[in-house]
Amino acid sequence: WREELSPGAVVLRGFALPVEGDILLELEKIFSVAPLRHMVTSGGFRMSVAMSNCGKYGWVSDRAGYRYDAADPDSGKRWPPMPALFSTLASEAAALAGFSDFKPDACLINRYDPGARMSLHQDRDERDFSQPIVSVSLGIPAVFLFGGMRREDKAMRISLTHGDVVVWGGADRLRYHGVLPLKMASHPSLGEHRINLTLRKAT
Ligand code: MD3
Ligand code: FE
Repeated sequence: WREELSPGAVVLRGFALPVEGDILLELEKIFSVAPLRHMVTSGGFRMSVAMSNCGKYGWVSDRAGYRYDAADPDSGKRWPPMPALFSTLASEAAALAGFSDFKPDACLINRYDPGARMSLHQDRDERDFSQPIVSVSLGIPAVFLFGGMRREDKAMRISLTHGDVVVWGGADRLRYHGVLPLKMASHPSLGEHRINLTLRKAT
């Protein structure tokens, strides 16, 4: 169940399954305070993925650009706190991939409906690239694109399904990556949705 795509990119198949019900309960509480919303890019395009955050910082995008912000721009209030379950799961996964003492302070929550996608990008808004990013996939499957250090580099295609946890760090931390448009599908607990949590150390 442990697949090494590269020394810094480790897939832990089904690692979140034992706590999926608890994660979904926490997400419902988070969405009641900080609802999922489609952010816009600085160019004015509406993102097909709906997003929210929990933790000390949240990733936000608007006409002014993207950044980490301690406040939800829609409510003006702080993001809901990061559930202990999320930080524990992330630091256990990171440790299994060789990153000890990972303490995330930000969790971006992405919700995909069929057809939603994420184009190739790098995650470089965090301060310390020596800290990994841990991702948790729930719901309907997605094809994840794991590219190289340049946008033009050929990308590997990896299927990520319900309960899969991936740790991205070290030399792979700045690789281009994305998600192909989701195919129509239904999951017993999430319906026609995919939810991806990315746990990060923003500052
Ligand atoms: C590889 N999300 O939110 S998670 C993102 O499935 C993002 O929602 C995707 O890319 C999703 O920024 C992919 C997997 C992931 C996250 C960060 C990475 C892969 C990564 C950073 C470096 C390399
Ligand atoms: Fe990303």
